[in-house]
Amino acid sequence: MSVTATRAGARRPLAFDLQAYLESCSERINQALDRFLPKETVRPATIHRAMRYSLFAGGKRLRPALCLAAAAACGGDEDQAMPLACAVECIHTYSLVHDDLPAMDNDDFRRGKPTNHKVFGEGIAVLAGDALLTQAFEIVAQARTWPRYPTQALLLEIARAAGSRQLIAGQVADLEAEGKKISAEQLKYIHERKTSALLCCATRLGGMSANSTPAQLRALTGFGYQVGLAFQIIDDILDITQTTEQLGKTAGKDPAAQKATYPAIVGLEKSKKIAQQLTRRAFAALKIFKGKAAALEALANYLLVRDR
Ligand code: GRG
Repeated sequence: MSVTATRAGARRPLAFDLQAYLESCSERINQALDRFLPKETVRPATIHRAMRYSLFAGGKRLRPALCLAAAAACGGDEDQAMPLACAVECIHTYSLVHDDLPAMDNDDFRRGKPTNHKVFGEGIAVLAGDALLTQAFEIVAQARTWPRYPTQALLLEIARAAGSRQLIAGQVADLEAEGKKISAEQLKYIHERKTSALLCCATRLGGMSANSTPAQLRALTGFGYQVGLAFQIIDDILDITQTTEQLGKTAGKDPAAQKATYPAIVGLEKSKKIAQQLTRRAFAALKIFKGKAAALEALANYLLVRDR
């Protein structure tokens, strides 16, 4: 990762040390997750070991970092955003554990390590995913709130993003599209749900933790949506341009499974251009924060230029 992020499509470099920001976010997020999760010794130890195995396997922590950065853009307090950031990471990790199962993508390798079912068996991996999903709601239910954003609003936000109209809808459409020729519009439907919904939820929850105004929340929604779409296009590009070692997960899976991706439908160069355009739109959404969204800008740029 480059230390100084460069604004997408512009010449002016951002004076923001993203590497230091992400390292320090990851450390605090890991400490908080460790506090929220049952210890490995809590009975039944197997499930808690399995949950922790995937949660602490070395993910990039991009969603929780986006949540914390969104809270900061709204002048919020990190302690108030942290439970919500951790809840989003629990949901994300659950989705990866289930996505890797033989009944889904059947993957052996994730976050640079053997997948959960390879270590704990399929039954425990299903349950570890279920338990991480449930854990997320337990964490959100304990988060501090504002009159504008009571517990009910926070729970609704995360339930909708993870539910059968968003995250799961994306996964269903993705499964059903395998081996079929689909249009760029159908692919966008998949990306919006499978990937963008949770990134958008992360930025919105960050704003809610900071008692954001309706206009700020709208800006974070637009930003999260655009970076979410750009993120998945880059993920598709990396699948065909990087190695398994670089990615920490099996490379080249999309063409092997005849998956519909942007590079497959519109080509590599046009895919890069679309991701750049989405990132520019994401930057535009941040205008309302008048320079207080440096971390969000740097993260959006990193999602575009990342190599893993
Ligand atoms: C309910 C059985 C059942 C399964 C649900 C919803 C779901 C399975 C899977 C979600 C689909 C999915 C894996 C979407 C891809 C999103 C994506 C590109 C994830 C990788 O994110 P990174 O690169 O990963 O941030 P790290 O490991 O760094 O956190």
